[in-house]
Amino acid sequence: MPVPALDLQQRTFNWSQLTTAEQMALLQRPAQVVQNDVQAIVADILTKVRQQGDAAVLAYTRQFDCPQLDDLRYDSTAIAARVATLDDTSKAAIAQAYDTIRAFHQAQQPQNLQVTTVPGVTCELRYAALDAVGLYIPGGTAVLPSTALMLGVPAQLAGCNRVVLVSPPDTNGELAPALLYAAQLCGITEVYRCGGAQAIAALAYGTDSIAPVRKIFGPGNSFVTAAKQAVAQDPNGAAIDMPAGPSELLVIADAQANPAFVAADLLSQAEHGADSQVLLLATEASFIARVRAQIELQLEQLPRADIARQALANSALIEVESLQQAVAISQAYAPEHLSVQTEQADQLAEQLTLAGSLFIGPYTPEAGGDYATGTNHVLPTYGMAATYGSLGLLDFYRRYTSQKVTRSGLQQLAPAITQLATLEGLDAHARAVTIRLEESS
Ligand code: HSO
Ligand code: ZN
Repeated sequence: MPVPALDLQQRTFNWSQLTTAEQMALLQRPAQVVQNDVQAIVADILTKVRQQGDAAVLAYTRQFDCPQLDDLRYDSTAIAARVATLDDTSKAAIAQAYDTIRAFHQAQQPQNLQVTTVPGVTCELRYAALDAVGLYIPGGTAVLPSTALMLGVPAQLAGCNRVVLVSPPDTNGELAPALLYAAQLCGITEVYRCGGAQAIAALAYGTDSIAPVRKIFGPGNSFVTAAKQAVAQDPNGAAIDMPAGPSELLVIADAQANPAFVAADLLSQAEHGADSQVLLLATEASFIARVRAQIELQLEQLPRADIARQALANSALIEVESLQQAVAISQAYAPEHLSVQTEQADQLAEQLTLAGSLFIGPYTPEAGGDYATGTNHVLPTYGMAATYGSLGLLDFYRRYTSQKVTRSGLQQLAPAITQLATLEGLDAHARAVTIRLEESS
């Protein structure tokens, strides 16, 4: 498909000169219409996998990925042989990212707590690791060992009993050595060669060879997302991490910022997909002009320039009156990634609370967080950053409570409990207290 010429001038705006309707339109995400046919296809795949198990998963994998595949499982000898082909430089890079991600997530280890609410009444909050989790690593146009680390490290630190990785194989039935190495570092031994809705179905419902998991993590295309949503709504299905949408970056810059750095960051997210969205909020028109020139220049060097151009066509370079106006716009948009490229970036960042992850100062590229600063790159998109958090160690745990009451503790609480039960007209509740206290101790 020929990519239409990109005119960045046409994507440049002055916020205060726009009507409210135009301002709102600019902050709209590219429409995410889940086509009805996607949902119908996914529903059909889920049913087939539930009925036919491995045979259906294998048939779909042969149809979409590898015509010759005969075994979904990637056994440990095959993994080791494949990992052995990976060069040392790549291994060292993956190992360093593993270490930083591990350090940041290890510090998120939750603490059980116990509170005596009245004498004789103790309440506990406890955390238990999920016993079985599924990690979905997309195939497609980019190999994503980094995503395997972002999901695999917290699963390993939480101590989940079973960590299952699935990813669509290439036409030879193989997964990328870098992906397998990342899995190996995270201690993952259960690896299956399947992707798409069929892999989600296998993880949620189980097959003869793949036992079901309780929660499925990871990004994917519209089929994977639709399948995750469907199994999450099914009480017999599995929980999911968060709704994943196209990548987004918002940059706030003043005249002190480096236009080449800003352009590079915008392009780094634009190259993810034609539906990615990047926004620049800058206080100076001349700065925006320099960023535009840099984008044009850098685009020429990029192998994925066509994808980036399409994303830029959905994007905007916006002149703002003040940094305060930029803060207000950013808080309204709630970006997945937020880069602060201003003179007093730390102070400004304090006000920027609605974003998946912040990137502060000139030497903090967004790509740093994608790979190796240590933060998680699985982040809420589509404005969900206003309410959802970034993926972290806690997502691999469940939280539950426990309480223990002594006779004298119950005596303390009895008037409140029985009165509340009476207020609610629930006499059996009240009785459950009084019957105990009537009994001689
Ligand atoms: N920026 C992507 C993550 C990623 N980037 C993976 C490179 N590889 C979504 O946060
Ligand atoms: Zn990225």
